[in-house]
Amino acid sequence: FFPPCLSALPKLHPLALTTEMSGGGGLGSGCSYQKFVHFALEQTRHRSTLVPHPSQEKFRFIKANEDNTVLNALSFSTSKIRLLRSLTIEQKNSVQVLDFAAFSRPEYDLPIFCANAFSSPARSIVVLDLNPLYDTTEHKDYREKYYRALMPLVHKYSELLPWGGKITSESLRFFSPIVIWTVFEPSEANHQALYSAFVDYYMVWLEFMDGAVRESSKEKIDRNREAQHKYLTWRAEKDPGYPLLKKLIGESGAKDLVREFLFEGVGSLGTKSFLEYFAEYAQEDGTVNKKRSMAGKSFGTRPWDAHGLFVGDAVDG
Ligand code: BLA
Repeated sequence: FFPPCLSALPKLHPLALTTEMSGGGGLGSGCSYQKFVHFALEQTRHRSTLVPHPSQEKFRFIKANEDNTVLNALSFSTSKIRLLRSLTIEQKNSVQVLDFAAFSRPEYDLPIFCANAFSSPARSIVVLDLNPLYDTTEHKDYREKYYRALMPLVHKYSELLPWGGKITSESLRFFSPIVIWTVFEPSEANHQALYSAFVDYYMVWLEFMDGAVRESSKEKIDRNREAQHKYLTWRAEKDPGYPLLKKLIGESGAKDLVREFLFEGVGSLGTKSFLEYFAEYAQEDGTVNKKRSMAGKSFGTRPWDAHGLFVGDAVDG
């Protein structure tokens, strides 16, 4: 027996159907991002020992300055994972946010697990991906290693969670050929489809983690570290969630959360600055341009073919 919102969906991941639905508000009754986090932590615990990350101490009990808003921050490490962290924001019958990510230690070239969802009563904005450490168009070996076998996942979810419309070329370069970038009306069925996709993508990531072999070449480890640092530097500067965080916990609280929790490592994994990585954002006075997109190009449809080859045609705007 499946609840009605589940029986309508084909071929969802079996693990997505076993977990009881709990929580509430904003996403259709009986749905919450909390269960995404529980699932991922439980599955990770089956395979490795989770050790609390030092950042947990400071952020575990972080409070919003609005009574109706609950923040939940958790972070861990394992022998292969440098940082596994999760932030959820729940406002009664209003905004719900999930920001879940896993960063491997630099001895591994694992993709970065990235699940971001912002849901208001009007719509949910979602990015679910195994963000590549190396650009998959330039680095064919990386594409082959991690994404080639996963392309059926794109097909599986292309109807339930279709391309979310124009996405900037700046964001796209951090995405993989299997990215789920979608915008939908919050409903129980859509939420359940997203949960199933989250389960599928996280299980795949855990498989990669299990199979990952420690790199011993210092050069390659340094390269992995810098690639992760570049990613952290981008997200710590340009995260679309920043204005909401600032509203909820104030400017200095939001800055700390971004640099010491969500994208921890931005201050320690490397020394290059945002402008050294992304020079196109430099303004004459030496400050960083606040815009998210400098190129002003975007992709209105999925720019990869069924084999994961880039076939995109950027349009203006
Ligand atoms: C919007 N969030 C977006 C958009 C994307 C993302 C692509 C659409 C707007 C755009 O094209 O920029 C997410 N972008 C990402 C991710 C990457 C990226 C994950 O480049 C990774 C490389 N979103 C969150 C969190 C909050 C949040 C934690 O993940 C709030 C705390 C909010 N996201 C949020 C809001 C919008 C948004 C409010 C709509 C407003 C806007 O576009 O500025």
